Amino acid sequence: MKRFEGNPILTSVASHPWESRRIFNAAILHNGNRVHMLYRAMGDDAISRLGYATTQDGYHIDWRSHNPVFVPATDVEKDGCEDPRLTLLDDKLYMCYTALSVVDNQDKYQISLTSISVDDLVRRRWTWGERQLPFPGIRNKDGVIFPKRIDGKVVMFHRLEPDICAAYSADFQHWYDVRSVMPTRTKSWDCWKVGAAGTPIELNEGWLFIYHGVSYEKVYRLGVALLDRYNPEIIRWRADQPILEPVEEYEKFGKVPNVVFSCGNALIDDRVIVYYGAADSVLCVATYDLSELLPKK
Ligand code: BMA
Repeated sequence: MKRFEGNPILTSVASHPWESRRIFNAAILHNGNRVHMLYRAMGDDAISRLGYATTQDGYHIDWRSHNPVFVPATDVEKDGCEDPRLTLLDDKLYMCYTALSVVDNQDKYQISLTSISVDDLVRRRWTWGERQLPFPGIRNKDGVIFPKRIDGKVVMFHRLEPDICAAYSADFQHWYDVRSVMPTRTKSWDCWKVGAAGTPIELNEGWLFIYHGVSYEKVYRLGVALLDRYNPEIIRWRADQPILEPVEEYEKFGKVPNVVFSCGNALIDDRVIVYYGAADSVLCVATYDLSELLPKK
């Protein structure tokens, strides 16, 4: 594992009111020779919006938007669109994110789902599809769609505290068979809560699944598991130790200390590039050889 020596790769911009305070967790699309990122940004009003940036080599940002490309549009997300995760499926990009509204000083959040064509994203035409609530009124987050139908069904992982759960759909409208697939582990770094990180990666061995785990001390770390290729509810292997934990200054100190949190990754050759928000303040990168993330033979 190697943290990029140029971390953080993306930081806030004081002259952009919508992203003047902090930028962090980013959805990733790697299409051929470019990595596209939609990142969570917060400005003076503390509302999360999404910004867009690209990098050709995966590490050095070569373009970023002046304006947010996705902003709250309805009452249920009036206080923020957080933690996007992108999936290419059936030739369309689907984006799950957390819709936040604060009511009587209480955070109400739920998963929201929208879509955009690859062409529109790449050409920076922000013509998003309808926003839907797959589980209206249900307090869940960390939604991510698998990049392939399984048994003809669309598969989503999401988090109903404290476990990672599955849900299925035929049409992206109705979701059913919600059940826990990955619980927390007692006496472990992932004892309090777990949630998906970026989009699962399909390998011959199964689905490579990176997730975050939270300890009782509220330290956010990343872990890895291998899920059955034909039934991702079956966990074939789950690493005992985290694959990333807060060590560097930029991970230990910031708006929310001791956090590494990922919403996206890219498999380039045999390397997995993990994009992660550090201390809920900046966006960073860590790179792994694929073999490091798989069970030892
Ligand atoms: C989660 C989300 C993430 C954040 C993490 C750590 O609940 O809000 O966006 O990175 O907490 O604060």
